[in-house]
Order: sequence, then C-alpha cells, then structure tokens
Amino acid sequence: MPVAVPLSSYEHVPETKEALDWADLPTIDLSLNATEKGRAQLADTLIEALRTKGFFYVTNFGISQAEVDSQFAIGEQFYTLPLEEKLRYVPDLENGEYNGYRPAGRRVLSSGVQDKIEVYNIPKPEVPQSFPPLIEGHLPEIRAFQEKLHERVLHPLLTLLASALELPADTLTNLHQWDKRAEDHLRYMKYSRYDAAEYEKLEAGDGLYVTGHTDLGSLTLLFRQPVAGLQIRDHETGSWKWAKPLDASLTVNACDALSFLTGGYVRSTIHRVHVPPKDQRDVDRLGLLYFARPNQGVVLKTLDSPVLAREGFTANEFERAGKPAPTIDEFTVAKQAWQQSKSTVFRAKEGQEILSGFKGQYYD
Ligand SMILES: O=C(O)CCC(=O)C(=O)O
Ligand SMILES: [Fe+2]
Repeated sequence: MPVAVPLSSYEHVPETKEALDWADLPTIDLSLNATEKGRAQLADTLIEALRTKGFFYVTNFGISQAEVDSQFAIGEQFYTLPLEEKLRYVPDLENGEYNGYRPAGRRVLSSGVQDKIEVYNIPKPEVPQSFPPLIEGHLPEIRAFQEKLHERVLHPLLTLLASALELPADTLTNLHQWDKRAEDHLRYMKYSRYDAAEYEKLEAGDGLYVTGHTDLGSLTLLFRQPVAGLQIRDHETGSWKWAKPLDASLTVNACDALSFLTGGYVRSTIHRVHVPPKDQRDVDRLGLLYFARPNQGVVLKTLDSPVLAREGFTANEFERAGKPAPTIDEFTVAKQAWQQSKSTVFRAKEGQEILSGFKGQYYD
C-alpha cells in the first residue's frame, strides 16, 4: 500500500469584499442535539428550513478544522497530478458512472465557452474502486472522514427530520447506513480560473459555471467555500441569492431522493454556480462536498408519516403519474447519465424524460 505523501498545509483564499446579495440562512447548531429540548427546537428549525429556504448551515458537527483542511490539501494535491494520470481513473460517464475522475471540457457554457470543472468522486468502501497512489496513501484518513460525515452530520440531521415527520427516530437512518453499500461519495471539485476575455464572454451570456439544478440524493454537505459562486433559489420568492461562507460550518441542501421519500414535502433545492465576483477571479475554486444517498435498493416511494398524511403530501412525481417508483440505483444511473453525457450545444438536454414520470430540468 502506498505511503501517505506529506502535504503542505492548505491556505483558504480571502473572502470577497464585494457586497453581494447574500442568502439569509438558518443554522442547525448540533451542540443543541444533546438535550431533548434542544432536539425539539432543532427539528422545528430543520423542517422550516427545508420547507422554505431549502439550504441551511450546520455548526458544531464534531469534525475539526484541521481534519477539514487536510481534506482540502488532499484535493488540492490531487489536481496537481498530471492529466494523463488523472485520465486513468475516468469511469463510463456516458452511461451514468461517476466515481473517479471527470475531466473538464465536457460541457458548453453560455457564449460557447467550454467548462473548466474537474470532479473527483470517492465512493464508500463497499464500492470497488482503484485509486491513484496519492489517494491510496491517504485512504485511511479519507475513510475516517467519510464515516464521520455520515455518523456525525448525516445521521443527526436524518433523526431530526424523522422526528419532524413524527416517524420512529431511526426510520431515515435505517435507509442510510454507513456499512451498507450505497452511492454516497466524497468529492474534491475544482473550477479553474478563466482569463479576462473568457470571463467577459461568460458574463455576456448567463454568467454561470453550472446551470440551476437539483442534486439527486438525500442531502448534500458542502464545506465552507470562500470563493463565492454558489447561488440558491429561494423556494418562496424564487429569487437567487449568494451563499456566504460561514466559519466552521457546512452548507447543506435537500435533494431529489429525500423529496421523493417525503412526497414533495421536503423540496429538492434549486441552486447554481455563478462566476465569482471580480476580486476572486484570479484564483481557482476548490470544493469539498459529501453527497449522501439512500442505501442500494431503497425504493423511492413516499413514507407513511402522520405529518405527510395531515399535510396532503402522500404521493411523489412517480406515484402521481401512476409509474413505479424507482430504486435509488435506477434513479441515480438515469439522472447521472442525463447530467454527464457530453454535450456540444448549450443546454442540449433540456426537458428530456430521464425516467418514466421524471424529466431532467434546468432552472433559471
Ligand atoms: O460548487 C458548488 O458550490 C456547488 C456544486 C454543485 O452544485 C454540485 O456539484 O452539484
Ligand atoms: Fe448541486
């Protein structure tokens, strides 16, 4: 087994000084999870956040900044590997596989500019995967980090959500067990900078690196990202606001699978990535994310919850269309293939039906 290559410490870039229209997001402070009163309060805050803003911060989640920075350092180092080495780890993207490396330049952005987004996804240990020696050397640390995210962040949030839905506390955690095979993955993501002329072209179009979309799993956990770019569409007002980096926090959003499981009561949140403000255009944007998804084989049908029954959220898109609800695996492959297949035309795949009863959509 390769030994861990020592990494230089990771320096976060300075935040923007521009006065952007920041989203005002609620915070789930997990230190309150220690008492019954605190849990009741958090469950209320969480369901309100999921029903209105769609995004929220999580703080005091029991993972140190040093551990987080170490992951950013691994991600930064990964992207210094020669392209030919990274290309050895490209999965069958056209057919919906996504663990491993996705090179830049598969998508055409507005004004015909090619994307400069690279993605590297690391699945759970149960999923067979080969890694470059750099990653292999750090695998024990990466595994420990993934497991902590699962047990210390995902599970408390799912337990709070079960309580808000008046379901037995373990209803949702049972569908998301760490030691079961599933499509959860940790991601290092890099948006490389453009030159001034290309930024101008992008701005003459829609100014976006990533079009408005929803994520396909349960919850996405996004580590503090000092280079502004992420924008969130408010469920209530429809307006786009920037996500502000908040110290020692995660930014979390609900995704398609959780929306299906709750008959649309929890909405999958629409978000996009804008080109950064002018004072951050001379740096690359490095992201660290965890995409949580239900266990393999979980059928995406609406849960039987007293709250959902009372509020009238008893059928999701598939059920309302009289179609069989897919398993998370079927849904994942179909939506990933739709998202990832190479395109030469801007928004070539708009509105395609990706599974019977569900269309792939972009959002403005
Ligand atoms: O880079 C970001 O801030 C968000 C990325 C994103 O939305 C995604 O990869 O699904
Ligand atoms: Fe996303």
